[in-house]
Amino acid sequence: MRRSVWSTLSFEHTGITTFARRIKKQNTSTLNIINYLKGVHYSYVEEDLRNKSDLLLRCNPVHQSVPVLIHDGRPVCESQVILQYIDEVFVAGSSGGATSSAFSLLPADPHERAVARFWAAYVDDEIGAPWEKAFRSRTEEERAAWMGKVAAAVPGLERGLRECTDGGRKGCFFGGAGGVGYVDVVLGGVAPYVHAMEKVSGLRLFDGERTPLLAAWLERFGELEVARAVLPDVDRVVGYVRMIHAKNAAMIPGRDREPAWHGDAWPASRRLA
Ligand SMILES: N[C@@H](CCC(=O)N[C@@H](CS)C(=O)NCC(=O)O)C(=O)O
Repeated sequence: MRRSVWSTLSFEHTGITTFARRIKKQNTSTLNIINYLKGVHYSYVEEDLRNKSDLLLRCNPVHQSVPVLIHDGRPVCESQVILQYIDEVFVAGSSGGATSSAFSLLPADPHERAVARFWAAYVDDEIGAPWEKAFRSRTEEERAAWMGKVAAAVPGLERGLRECTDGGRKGCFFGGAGGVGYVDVVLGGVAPYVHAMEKVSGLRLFDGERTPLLAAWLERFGELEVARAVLPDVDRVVGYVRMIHAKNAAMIPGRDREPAWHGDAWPASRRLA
């Protein structure tokens, strides 16, 4: 990367948020997926969501959420918007002037780009959103109901992967032709959680029989250098998820704040460094 000063804001201690994971992290064990793939260097600032900084409130006054990317002094908000921004700026010859990468995660063909954006939105809306509700749930029943919605959306994603890869003939990633693409990066942040859920509750979301392409995707994605470099160890995610579940179960409505998850700290010894 040339001349640009980057900083991403994320919240304190977590290191495993799926949103932030798509764009962070430098100088730590959790190098982010897209920046890793594109070789972009940046500085990273953590944010305590229980005590939001003026910088975060100034940069993202609408949602007041992380991640935020600051590039050349200008903020870019929302993880998928940030991914697209990075993809556009850090392509050789682009007007951004950066030349760290000669490839784009999004296809050149406008219709294929639209298809990729559709499935990336599907991951966030149909899988990520109910999964977040599950994290925030106080009871097993509530959590199971939300996870049921996540599971119900998985066959739709299998269909998307089938279409994007021509039934697996083009490779195993949404990027097609064996290459990692935009949807893979978006879904990649979820991968450790898919493994973790199996350990926590026995729920196998990407199942070899019901969703064979996604099961193959999960395996092949986990074998990638970028996944090994960026994604957290599954056992750590399992520990974190169990801790959040226990804290939420112990909450008393009306007395306690929002259920745990956002802004909730990893125990210091488990913090991803
Ligand atoms: N749609 C947003 C969602 C980001 C999001 O939910 N961020 C959480 C942390 S993972 C957050 O900052 N929440 C604000 C809060 O908890 O007050 C994105 O993709 O960037």
